Amino acid sequence: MNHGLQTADWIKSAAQVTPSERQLKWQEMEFYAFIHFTVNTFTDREWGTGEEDPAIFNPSELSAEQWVQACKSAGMKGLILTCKHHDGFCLWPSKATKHTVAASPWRNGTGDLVKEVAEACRESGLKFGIYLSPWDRHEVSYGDSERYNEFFLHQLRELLTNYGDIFCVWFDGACGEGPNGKRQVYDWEAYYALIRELQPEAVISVCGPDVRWCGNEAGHTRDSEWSVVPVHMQDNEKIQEQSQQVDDGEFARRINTQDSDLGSREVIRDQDDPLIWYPAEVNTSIRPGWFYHASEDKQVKTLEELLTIYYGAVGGNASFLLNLPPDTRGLIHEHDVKRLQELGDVLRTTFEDNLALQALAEASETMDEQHAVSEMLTEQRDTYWCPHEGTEQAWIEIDLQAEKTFDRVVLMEHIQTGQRIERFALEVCSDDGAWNKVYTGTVVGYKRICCFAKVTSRKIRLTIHESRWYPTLSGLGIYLSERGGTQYGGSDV
Ligand code: FUL
Repeated sequence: MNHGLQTADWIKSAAQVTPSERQLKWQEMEFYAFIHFTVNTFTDREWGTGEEDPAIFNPSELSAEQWVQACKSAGMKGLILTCKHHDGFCLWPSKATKHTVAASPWRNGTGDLVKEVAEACRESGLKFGIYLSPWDRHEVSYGDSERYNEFFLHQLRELLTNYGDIFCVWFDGACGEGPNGKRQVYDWEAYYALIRELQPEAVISVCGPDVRWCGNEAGHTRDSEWSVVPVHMQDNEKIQEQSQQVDDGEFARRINTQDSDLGSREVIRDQDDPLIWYPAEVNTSIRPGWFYHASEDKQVKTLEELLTIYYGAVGGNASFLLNLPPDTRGLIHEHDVKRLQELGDVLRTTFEDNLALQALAEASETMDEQHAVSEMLTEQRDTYWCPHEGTEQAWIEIDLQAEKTFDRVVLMEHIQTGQRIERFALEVCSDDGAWNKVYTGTVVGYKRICCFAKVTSRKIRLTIHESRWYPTLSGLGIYLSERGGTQYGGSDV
């Protein structure tokens, strides 16, 4: 072992880029909901014009508790509400404009949907987040940059002060004004400063420094999703350029594959840009549209489709933001509710019994007693195994103490110390003592869920073929799913 002497400095510094406390807390949420609801729900549109009459906003049976229960049934940990979409209509009685729920017949103009949702979340233990569209097609000051920035800050302040803890502020990059549209110069720095001042624990996502948009709305995650990427990935102008520009329904189905590698050695080797911790979020809708359309009632994503996205995202070092559009009653439609329950049931049964908890493990090398390989088999996430500094390759052998059948292995790096694993393989031992490869993968990061065909074996071996400086593992879980299925990311062999 070379104990660090050969490790290039640039790899060593890439290995030491780490998440902030708020990024870490967010990453641990894994799976949470988007709720798109506004005047568009009643006009059957995706992008409102800004000229909608608030009188049309009148859900007949709205229940934030029903939304929250649906999220919980799927195993989600939070909810982000479109407090204001591009049409400018506010779901809370903002004092900055008259274009709000206060001008609608809903709850006789006394309603505050942001409050109802924030409270329902809090009561049931979900975290609450806000989406506030910078692009506003109703507000007259939009385009008069300084005035609109004041207006926007006013709205942000209302949302950040009146509704308790906010885990996320989600800024969209979309703008379809076109060449004849108004040019608004957003004062991002002022928005960020206000968020840090009023809700220091909230992550700022997409057009923001904390959470990176995966780059598509189709639910696709890269095979190797690095959380350590060059700083230029944070460039809001580029994010805006790649965001939706026209309301054509096509965008949400497109996958941009040109940028499939953001952080490998090859990519970062020639970078002058500093590296930052900028982890990915995968956002998509349970239906074709972001808002509810009765015509899409039969197009709710199948359980298989949702599992594929889930395994790709949560199982591929990203988080999963799944949109659920309430209907004109103000309820999540029965079809969607059923699907969410099914998804939650599958995930709960798959991951309830960790066969590794009774196992013994041995590693090729261990840094010291504190980082013994047994630390990786507990469900404690702040303890971890690692070899000596500079050891980039290692193996771990798990003895399940008896033959067991399984088809899922969950690996977790101790990301508080960085993201390091670049290539690995899993093998199981057959009766004649031969090792057979069942899975090969690249990055691990916060979590990699390896899915492969069901095998029965007493022993399993993880080989880390490439890593940066030295790898860490804070979790290794072994499970048997009822449904099987191997088509989810990585490669089973
Ligand atoms: C896009 C928007 O234009 C869509 O309407 C939706 O809000 C999606 C999450 O982001 O850019």
